[in-house]
This record gives sequence, C-alpha cells and structure tokens, in this order.
Amino acid sequence: MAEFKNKVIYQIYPKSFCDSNGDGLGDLRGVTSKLDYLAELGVSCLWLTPFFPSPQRDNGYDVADYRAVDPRFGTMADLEELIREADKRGIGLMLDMVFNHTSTEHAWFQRALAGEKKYQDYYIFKEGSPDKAPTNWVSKFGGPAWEYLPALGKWYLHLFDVSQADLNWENPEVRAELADILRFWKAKGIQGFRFDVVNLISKPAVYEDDHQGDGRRFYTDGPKIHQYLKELNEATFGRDPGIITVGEMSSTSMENCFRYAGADGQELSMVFSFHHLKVDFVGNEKWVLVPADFGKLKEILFSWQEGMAAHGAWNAVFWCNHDQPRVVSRFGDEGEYWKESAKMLANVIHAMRGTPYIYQGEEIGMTNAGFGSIDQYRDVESLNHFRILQEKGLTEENAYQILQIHSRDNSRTPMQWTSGENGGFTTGEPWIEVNKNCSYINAEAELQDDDSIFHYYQKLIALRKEYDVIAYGELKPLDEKNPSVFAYEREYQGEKMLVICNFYGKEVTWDSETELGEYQCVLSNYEVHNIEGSRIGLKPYEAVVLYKK
Ligand code: TEU
Repeated sequence: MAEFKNKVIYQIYPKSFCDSNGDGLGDLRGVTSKLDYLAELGVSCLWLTPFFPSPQRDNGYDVADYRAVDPRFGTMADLEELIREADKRGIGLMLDMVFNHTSTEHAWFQRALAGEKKYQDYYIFKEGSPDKAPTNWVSKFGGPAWEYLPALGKWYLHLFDVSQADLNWENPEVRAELADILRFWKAKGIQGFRFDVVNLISKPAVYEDDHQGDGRRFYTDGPKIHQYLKELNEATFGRDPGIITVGEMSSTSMENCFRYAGADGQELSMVFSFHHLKVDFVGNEKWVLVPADFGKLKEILFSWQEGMAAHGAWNAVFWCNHDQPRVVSRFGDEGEYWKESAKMLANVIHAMRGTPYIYQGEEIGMTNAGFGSIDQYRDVESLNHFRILQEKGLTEENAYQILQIHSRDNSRTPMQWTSGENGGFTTGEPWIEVNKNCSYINAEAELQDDDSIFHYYQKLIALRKEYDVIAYGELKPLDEKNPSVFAYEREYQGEKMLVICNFYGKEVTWDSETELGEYQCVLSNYEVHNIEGSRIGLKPYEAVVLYKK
C-alpha cells in the first residue's frame, strides 16, 4: 500500500472550486488551473467529489454513470489532462466511489423499472402493499427510507434521497460490476479511492422495524461488510502498492474500524469516522441548537487516536468536508480571533497520528455561509429539514437558526480566490452564492501575507514531512480533563513533540509535567511565548508545537 502516513490530502468539491467557462459551476479545467496553488500548499493527493453524469439531486452523489465525466464538469480529455498535470507536480488523484446506491437515472435502475429481472436484483426491491412500507426505517435526508413503485407493485430502499436507490451487494454481479469500475479508473492513472458511506453496503438478512431508532443499527457495519471489502480489495486496489483508499464510515464503531483500516491492509488504508463531529448534536440528531461539548470532543478524538493505534489501524484526521459546517465558525471564532483560531484548529488535527484532510477553503479560513433565506439554500437535506422542522412546530426563525449552524451548504459556497466579483470563482452567475467576506477572506490576499492561515497550513504540511514523530510516533493525551487546553505528546525513537493548544479566546496558564525549557518551539500562531519552567501562559487560541530530540 502506498505511503500515506506523511502525506496530506486535499478535498475538492468541483462544483464550487473554480469555474473555467463562466457557466457558474466549477469544472475540471478549473481544478487544473489551480494546481500550482495546490502544489505550493504542499498537498500530495486531491480527493475530488463526484463529477460523474448525475441529475445532481445530491450534488453528484447520485451517480447515473460511473465511467464518464458529466459534461457540466468537462470531458474525459479534461480529466486526463488534470491527471497528467497533477502528476507532473507530484500530486495524485483520488476519486469518490458512491457504491452504496446509484441514481434512479442510472441505466441499471431504468432497466429494473422496465421490468428486467436481472436489474431488479441489482437493487433492494420488496413486494408489499402500497400502504405499508417494508420497514419503518428513516432516510438520512428525512422521511421514509422506502419508495413504492405502483407500476411494479414493489418498494425500493433508499437510505438517502428517493433518487438514490440502494444497491444489492448480496448479488455477486453487482460486486463484479463495481470492481470493474475501479479497474477502469485505475487504468486511467487514478491513485486513490474514497468510498462513500461504504459501511452501509451490507444489509441484514431479515428486514424488520426498528423500535429503538431509525433503522441504522440493522445496516451500519452490516453482517458481510468485512467480506465485501476484502473481496473488493483483492479484486482491485489491494494488489497495487500505489493506491490509497479511505472509507467514509457512517455511525461506525471503533471495533469495526480496527478491521477496515488495519495494518494488514486487507480492507482499506484508512477511515473517516464522525463521532467527534457530533459534539454539537443531541445524540444523532443534528437539527438542534446546543453548544459544542469540548470535553466530549477531546475524549472522542483521544480515544480514537489511542484505540486505533493500539490495533495498528489508521485514521483519517479532519474537521471539514462538504457535509460539515466550516470549522472556524463551528469551534473557533469568526470575528476577533479568526486567524488565530483557524490556525489553532488546524494545528490540533495536523499534528495527530493519522492522515490529515483539508477541505477546499479551510486553508484560507473560510467561514459558514449562514444564509438567512431559504432560496439561498441548495442542499436537498437542508430543504427537507427546513420543512420538517416547521412541521414539528418550530418557528421559521428557529428553523433558520438551525440551518445557519448545521446546513451542509455552509461549506459548499464557492472557493474565495480573490476579493473581486464572485470571489474570482466565476465570471457568470454562481450556482450558490459566494460569501460576501471574500472581500477580505481570499487566497490572493493570503498568498501575499507571510502570517496568513494559508502559510500556517503550508508549514503544518511541511512539518509532517520534516519530523517523523508526527507521521510515525505514538500519541499520549495530556491533562485530558482540562476545560480549555487541548494538549498531547508525540513520541518516536527518542524524539518528543508537545502540542499545546488553547481552544478558547481567554488567556490561560498550563502546567506541564515536564520542564519546557528543554524544548524548542517549531511552530506557533504567536511570535512570543510565555514559558517559565514547566508552566506556559497561553494567549487566546494560542497553539504551540515544542520539540526535543
Ligand atoms: O455522506 C454520508 C452521510 O452520512 C452524510 O450525508 C450525512 O448523512 C449527513 O451529513 C447528515 O447530516 C455521504 C456524502 O459525503 C454526502 O455528500 C452524500 O450526500 C451522502 O453520502 C449520500 O451519498
């Protein structure tokens, strides 16, 4: 398997990254035009979210053809050029494989609809009467997880939108088709795969109502999941030492992740888990307003760090993606300490054990969209929940407050390249509004400022390459119960690194168990440090990385 421990991966949401032809949608040529910027940042690999032909009900996660490029995003020739140009800069491409479901516009589903038995077996169809769904499971985007087709007299399962029909992995022909798709992309020079909600692919033998929840306990980390991943690995990427794989694991358990991302490499290189991003939820319910629980955040991150390491398994480490609000708005401070807090948050993640992921715009400190009118929103999940929340009795104002905090559109506004019109993203009408703060939050300004968030990310990426202790060392949490400091120690072959971060905007002092004078500061978001003996005084959102050999 490819070396992925000292690399940093950058996520691109093509629709919102850079528009090369003025139609208001980002595209592949737009990505190619920004490769020098990405090379300057220092990332090794680009994960591109789906650009395959799709009706775009879920922004491309509803794939209608896995082997082609949607004309909205360009052509296969554009993609091949992107692969070549990225490769010249030492950057690999990782594609997003949405294998839990297809769009209902996919030819397989269409043929199923037309009555072909072979293709009906590609999906999860159940006989039944139109007034009673096979189970009471709830879709992740709200509403029932089943849809009735009167023409067939059958229901089909869709864990996500009604236009995203779940595939039947029990069927060996489906598994063979999907493996073939991976071989197709490998042959094009793709060096990585991200597998969308891949721990949901194995459904239970018996479909029954969930009287305790929304049904997820029956299909999450399902009965044959490890068998399926092992098979896919053996049939495709497992034989190729150049390929990096990451599984997106929805509501997973750590025990399963030991196997998904184990050192034996039988399944995947690493996993995304999301428990640390539910600390501002109530249980699994995200459509609520509660403050983030810092104690819980540390506890979860540390337990995954230690737990996975104890089993030789590997984490992807991240704050942001296209489904999450912007981290500086979520756990930092968009106002007075915007710069300090964005750097501190980056520091917490990037010095951990695991492969860091940066989501486009995170490296310049982009903030939530915070839209105040429903016609500014685009995401199907937000549109559904705006309605559902009000049906539950919330006022429109409350519904907006919740969307402004939790909507996935918060991170989907266009990349802010310049202070100019539409932040330099497009010369046309952007498909979703550009954040007005592009006047001062933009890549152009940050490239010119040595002290910018961009340059801090650049240093963090360089640090991981320079100090083996970050990529290969053990991690030990420090002062776990401290209510405002996030601190840990890394150790590798006699090298030691201390990472000490003030998570809040108030000054604090922190007492280390060791003498700090022996350490040298290798990175910080402040120039002057207040260290005396084993005590350090931390300024608002201060992050300090100390090192000794
Ligand atoms: O996300 C899976 C997923 O679990 C989230 O969509 C989650 O349900 C949502 O954020 C809950 O608030 C992946 C993709 O990343 C996402 O963009 C897709 O919409 C989804 O799968 C379906 O393919």
